[in-house]
Amino acid sequence: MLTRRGFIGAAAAGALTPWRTALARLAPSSRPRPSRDQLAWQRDERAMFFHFGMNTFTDREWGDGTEDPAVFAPENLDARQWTRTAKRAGFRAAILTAKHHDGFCLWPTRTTKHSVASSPWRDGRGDLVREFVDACQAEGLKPGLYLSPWDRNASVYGDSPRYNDFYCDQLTELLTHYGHIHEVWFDGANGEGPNGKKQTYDWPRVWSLVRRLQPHAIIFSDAGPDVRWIGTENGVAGDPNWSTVDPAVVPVPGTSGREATLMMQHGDPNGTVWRPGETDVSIRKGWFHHPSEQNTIRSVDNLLDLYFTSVGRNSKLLLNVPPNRAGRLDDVDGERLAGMHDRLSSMFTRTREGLQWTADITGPTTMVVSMEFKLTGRFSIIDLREDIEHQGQCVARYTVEGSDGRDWRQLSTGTTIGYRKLDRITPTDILRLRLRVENIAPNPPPLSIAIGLY
Ligand code: FUL
Repeated sequence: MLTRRGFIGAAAAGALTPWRTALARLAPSSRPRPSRDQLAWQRDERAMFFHFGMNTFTDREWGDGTEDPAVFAPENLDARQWTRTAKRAGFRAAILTAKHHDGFCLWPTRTTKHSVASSPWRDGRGDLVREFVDACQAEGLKPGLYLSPWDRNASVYGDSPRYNDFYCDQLTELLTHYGHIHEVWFDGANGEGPNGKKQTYDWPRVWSLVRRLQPHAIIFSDAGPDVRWIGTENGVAGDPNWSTVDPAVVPVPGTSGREATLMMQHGDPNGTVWRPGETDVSIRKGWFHHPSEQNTIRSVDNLLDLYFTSVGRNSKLLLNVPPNRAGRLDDVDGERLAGMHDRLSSMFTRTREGLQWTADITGPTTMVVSMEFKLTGRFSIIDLREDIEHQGQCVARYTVEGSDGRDWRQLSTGTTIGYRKLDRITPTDILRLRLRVENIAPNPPPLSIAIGLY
């Protein structure tokens, strides 16, 4: 069949693979799809994490809750400098550690004295959550908050019902005093309270509270319910990476075991709910700023790699850039981030018009779409995208072949595509392109895949 955009043909189905068997159980039309909020969240591609708090001043990664609020004294804190740096680097959202495991709150909460209100910063009248949210708004970034459930300072921690009330009160303050919060970030860290008992969190209550107070906030945790953890902290999303999961395998944050880890890293082609993965990773060795880790700041090349192994693998990048004791991002971090953005911008500049097609593929399980250009071009990135908004995620395996007018050769091959799959290839002259998509459910409706070359 010849279409406006290219030549589309169907080839015979290849050998059965486990993916195909799995996918065959769900027709594409009935496959889970992202909500509008999930789609917008994924399209933002890059969010910046700011780990800042008591640990910044005590030079630790995990405080024990006995820290004196008097040590929290940033002299030159400027949240606008954080968000300007993020914006300059092409980030569209940001998340602040409103409370980490040490229990110290960065806003003047009514729930505990262990907060900025007891510190010398701004003479005890400061509110860092407010300054952060305002700074995000000023730069057009979407603000998000991390409220650690593990609290090593709260006296009621371990007394499960009482701590759950306390935690929900804190969440209520955060979700009612600061306008729209775009993402609420939870981890599963869990310990024992002063009474020697392990705290049991009430996740259904927490999630329904967020839904009620901020219906459009994305809820992140190992277990979703909107976005899942990608299962590692090295900046590399799984391959394959399905945005669908089986919610029974990771029911709550902190679920451990091999099956849960695989589910977080790879998702599940048979998954019944849409739950894309977020890849959190730090620009430095630690999550918090430590003067001794100045030589661990990632290089521009390394930051670029992170983009390809997260966004380019159907995930979102949540890159942590910790402010220092003065309350500012270090210049070196800022320079590397700007360098990353400039390199990405130049990489994804169209060198010629019309280098992005949408191939509507119909036919049996294995399909081939071919395209021919008027002139050859030299390309080094293949950018594939499924129409997840309308069709969910369907492709389990693909191969891209190119021809310079004489021979065909394989340019890249991979497993899942989803929102976006980016393959870097050695710069190659391409006149014709062939995309072979395998293992879609039998008799699917037409499948749209956007193909970009850069
Ligand atoms: C984990 C925490 O234990 C780390 O300190 C850090 O905040 C990381 C992003 O999440 O659960």
